[in-house]
Amino acid sequence: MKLNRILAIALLFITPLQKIYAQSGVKQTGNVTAVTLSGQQVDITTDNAFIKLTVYSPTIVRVRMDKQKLGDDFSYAVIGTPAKTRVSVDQTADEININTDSLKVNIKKQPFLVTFLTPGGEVINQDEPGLTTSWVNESVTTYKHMQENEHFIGLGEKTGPLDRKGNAYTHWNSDTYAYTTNQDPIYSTIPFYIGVHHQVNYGIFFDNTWQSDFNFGASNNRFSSFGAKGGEMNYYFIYHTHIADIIRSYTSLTGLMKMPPLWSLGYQQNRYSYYPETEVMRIAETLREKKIPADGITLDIHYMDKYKVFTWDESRFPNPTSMTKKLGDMGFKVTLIVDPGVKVEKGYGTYERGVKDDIFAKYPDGSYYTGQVWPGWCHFPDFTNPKGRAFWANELKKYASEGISGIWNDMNEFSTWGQKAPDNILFNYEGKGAAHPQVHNVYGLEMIRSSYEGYKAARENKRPFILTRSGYAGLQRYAAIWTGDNRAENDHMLLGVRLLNSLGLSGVPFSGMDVGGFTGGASPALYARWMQIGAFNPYMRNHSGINSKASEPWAYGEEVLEITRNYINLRYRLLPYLYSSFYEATQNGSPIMRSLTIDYTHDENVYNSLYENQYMFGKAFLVFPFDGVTNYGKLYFPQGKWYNLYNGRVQQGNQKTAIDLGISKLPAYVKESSIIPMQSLVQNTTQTPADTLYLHVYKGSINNKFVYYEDDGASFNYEKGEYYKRDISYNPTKKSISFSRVEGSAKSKFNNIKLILHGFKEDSVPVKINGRASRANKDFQSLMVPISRFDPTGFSNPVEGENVQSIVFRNSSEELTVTYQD
Ligand code: MIG
Repeated sequence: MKLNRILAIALLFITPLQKIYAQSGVKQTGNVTAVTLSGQQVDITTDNAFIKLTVYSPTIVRVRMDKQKLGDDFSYAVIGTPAKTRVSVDQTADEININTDSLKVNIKKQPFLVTFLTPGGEVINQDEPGLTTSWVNESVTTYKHMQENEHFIGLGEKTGPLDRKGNAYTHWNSDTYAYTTNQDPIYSTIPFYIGVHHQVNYGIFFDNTWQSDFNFGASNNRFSSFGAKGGEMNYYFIYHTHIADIIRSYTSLTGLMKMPPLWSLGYQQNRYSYYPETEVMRIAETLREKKIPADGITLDIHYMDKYKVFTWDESRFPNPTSMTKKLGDMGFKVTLIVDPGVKVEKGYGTYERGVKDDIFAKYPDGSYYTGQVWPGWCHFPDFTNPKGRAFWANELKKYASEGISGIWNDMNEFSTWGQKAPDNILFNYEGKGAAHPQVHNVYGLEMIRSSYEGYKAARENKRPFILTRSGYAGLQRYAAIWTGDNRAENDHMLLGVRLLNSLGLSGVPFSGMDVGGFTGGASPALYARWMQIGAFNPYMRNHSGINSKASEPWAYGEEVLEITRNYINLRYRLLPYLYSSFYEATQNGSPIMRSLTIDYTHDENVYNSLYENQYMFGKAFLVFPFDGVTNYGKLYFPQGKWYNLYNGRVQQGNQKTAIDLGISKLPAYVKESSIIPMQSLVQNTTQTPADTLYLHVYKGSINNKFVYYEDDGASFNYEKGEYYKRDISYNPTKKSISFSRVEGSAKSKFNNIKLILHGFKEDSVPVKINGRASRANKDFQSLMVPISRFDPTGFSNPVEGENVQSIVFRNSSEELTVTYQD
């Protein structure tokens, strides 16, 4: 007995590591055995792997690896292709060097090890020596050396802190009712993150749809890593000096959002569920009576006949078309929920057509997979089959003909009762064939693709509004996303802010959360706070669960109603600003909710858990999302100068302060040099605002440019040049605010511009337009200098102590420069 043990221990010591390794199922890339250089591509063979590096642009390099010869190149996420790029590639016996104008890649041969460096030779990112990339049976992982004081941000809809260091995450789209604030995974998969250290930052997009794992130094002190249970190692490395450019490059690969319909930026009223029609009308009428601006009403699963998708419960909604017409006349658009599961039921049209077209996912024995959801036992459309997408598009025509404007895609993780759909469900995967583990994380993406393309085709030249719960990298091309079944709790509201900020860092600008909380019931203070924060979200929807208490703005008493109305009013006044910010998102992926890490990347304070929820709403507003219980708020102001939104008082940056928090206002500041176009209040976006654009400019020391954009807000005519766009620039050195010549063939809604100057010296006059004194200038309609009080929020409180000047002039399409003395 004793001898045996001694022998066993002795054996362990003398068993060479190589022998353990050989039997472990682990394979490392090993030494390079062959190299082929061809243009922007390098093919490498190692002891255990086939590797291909491709330069996509001066700042993007893709790395593919597999144990066997690399298979067909296919991705649901990536639509970008390699651009012709100036590259020099050379090799010696020991290494390969790839140089672009902006990035160097060094590959050591003995053994294979990749390092990315700046043109100046600083290490940006390096494989962890000794570990690099390895397989354990079919799962593959790349290990990256953990840099000193490295921060990790992004990774899409992931709970937990802003800085992901020390944590690990899994991607497996999951229906997570009432998830906790650090639960993982939740609904969607975006395997893209950004690393920050030593004044450099980079992005890594691991495009692999299998269940994947990211480790940012959890349970180890050596590395960060990313890997998946199957498929290739396949990642894109992106390097830029600014995070905004990393996001731009990432969206050059995975695509940009399209202009959203203007109405979808208005306030949306939701509940699980509003029915029957009289109840829907009561809600719509109450919003109008109480003067709460709103553009949308959303119908949840009870509109359907026994939860069968593409049907109506006719006793609850006898005439959907006349209802959407009535609501439309009141300025409301209707969004309907759809679930992917199609009930197995003879005689049910959608089911019968699905069987006829043979588009449901199958088991290997040829029978349809059957899983249970709301309607009962269901089959699931195979959205990875072009025929499946066509089927779905065809079904959607019905809703289009009934006047529905938005399609809300729920349960598309996909979710089934039991939450354990088997591995052996087969999917078409664009004719290539794939089983559930490979398809799961893109099922939702392909559903929203079907919804987007189908709804676009079904309605002539109208922008679809598609909302989704699940998705994969690239979802921004088709849909806005909301963060599912949160809880009406303080922590959840703040988590929601981080989720949206993280989505913004991950290429998804259009996002929202259930404002007010889905499960449970908010306190009046929490509700008020949440509505204030919601007004500064890209998509603003109030929603609450079945059996929870009513959660409309009037359900929490007069004071909360007034607070809520104030902030929704402010959002509507800000629509020109918000819409232009969305335009930018369509051009370069720039998020609407901007984590402070985007513009203040190397400021350690922004990663501090005390300040991690602070964000910019567009590029002008610094928002402090405090919860509904804290009375005393800690604020961090990054470098620069900031103006209190409510009273114009100046706050110097690089400072921490603390303030008393009243519930009536959410702390918000305006960044110096900001340019903020606003409009008069409307009750919904079908109303035309007054014909003066209010253009607020805040004095500062930095040059700023705002891209002002308008179009009809509804059609795709902007793609044919029917838009109105100009740059508005503020140059403090030249003491000028200038408007470039208008581009595009559309007319502005606004005939006049009222320029409102904040923080400028009292009597910043005389003001000149195109070099001519104001009064002598025929372009002036009127001149009003100074007005001493102008409150940008439109709240009843007067603006204290701010110097405000204002002038009004005609909005001509010509180039125009306003100069002032100060
Ligand atoms: O199993 O349609 O996240 O917003 O109200 C629950 C009912 C299904 C989950 C969604 C939620 C929606 C609810 N749905």
